Amino acid sequence: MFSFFRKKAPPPAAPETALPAAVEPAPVATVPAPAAEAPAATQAQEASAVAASAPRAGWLDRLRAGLRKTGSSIAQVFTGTQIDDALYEELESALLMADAGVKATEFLLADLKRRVKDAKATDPAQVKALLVDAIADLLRPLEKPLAIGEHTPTVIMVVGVNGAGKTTSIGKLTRHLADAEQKVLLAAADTFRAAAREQLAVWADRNRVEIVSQQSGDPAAVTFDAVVAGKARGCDVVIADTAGRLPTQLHLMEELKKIKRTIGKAQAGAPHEVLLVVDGNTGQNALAQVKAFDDALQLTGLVVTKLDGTAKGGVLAAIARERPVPVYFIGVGEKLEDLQTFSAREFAQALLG
Ligand SMILES: Nc1nc2c(ncn2[C@@H]2O[C@H](COP(=O)(O)OP(=O)(O)OP(=O)(O)O)[C@@H](O)[C@H]2O)c(=O)[nH]1
Ligand SMILES: [Mg+2]
Repeated sequence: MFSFFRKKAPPPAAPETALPAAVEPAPVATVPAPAAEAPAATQAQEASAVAASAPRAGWLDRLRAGLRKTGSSIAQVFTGTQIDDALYEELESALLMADAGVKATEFLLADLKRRVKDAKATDPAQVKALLVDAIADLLRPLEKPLAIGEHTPTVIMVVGVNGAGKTTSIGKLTRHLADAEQKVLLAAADTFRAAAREQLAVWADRNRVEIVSQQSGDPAAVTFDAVVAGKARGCDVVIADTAGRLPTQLHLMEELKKIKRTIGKAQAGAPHEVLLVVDGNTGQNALAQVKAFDDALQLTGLVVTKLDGTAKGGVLAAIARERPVPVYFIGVGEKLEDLQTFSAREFAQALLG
């Protein structure tokens, strides 16, 4: 489940240099849209964010179960009695096997050795706890809530390779937004397959939100129409679902750039979010996808799906080290509550079993 957290607006007379107000939880039902006449600075402060709340326990169990294989192979390293070169070598292999990649693995090992020295640790179990800290610190820059309410509508473009979980994640996110009284409009910009439009329409129906789609045609045109309609209808959020594609299909990447540019023509400054959905099972290839889509579209966030399967999880360390695009959500199943916000520490703990 998600709840909304709204940044408290400072009093109107607050000086320009005032520190940003603390984020405080607000009941879901009381999230207002920013007043149209509010000055820009106040509107920015009115931004609300989608953040996770209880119950997270069941979800964490699924994440842990999904990452169990990685967890047990890393945990294995700490079953000995000594902290020696052999331990670090085994750990290096385990991290590489977990898809952490060479750079993040080297970084984590050096960081861990420093922590072990500082803590004067003598027991491998202590080293394991220090590794959780090291991974959590490495992943922390990826923690960021998705802000809604700063723009009306907030336009979100969702991209990724085929079958990554884009449409499913949009469906889940839409439901949470709709539950939080946000007016959502979906744009069926996956115009390649009729089935894709139908799949999104099912989610729209289920969530009782509107959808803009066309029988066939140009995905940029569908998205343009959707953003214009979203503005006219006073929607809070417009989400564009795009067709899956490989970053090596250059003409299809050009098409995504065109969709992005077209959204900007429909609403200046939009899209506010360009989200890449990556399948957590794709290992190091996920990092390649992040780099390629980021180069083409300047991503603002990631959704990492299918962490309930056979995902190894370490690739998030590689992403944090090499292309730190924030992880807004992670998916641990096909049910609605299986889309959760990302917590670096929870993830680090799940990763180590
Ligand atoms: N186990 C699991 N399955 C998921 C998750 N997210 C999505 N799926 C499944 O992955 C499959 C593909 O999901 P879609 O949402 O259709 O993927 P897509 O990226 O929209 O696919 P295309 O539009 O064909 O590119 C579906 O069977 C989903 O139910 C997840 O977090 N865990
Ligand atoms: Mg899809």
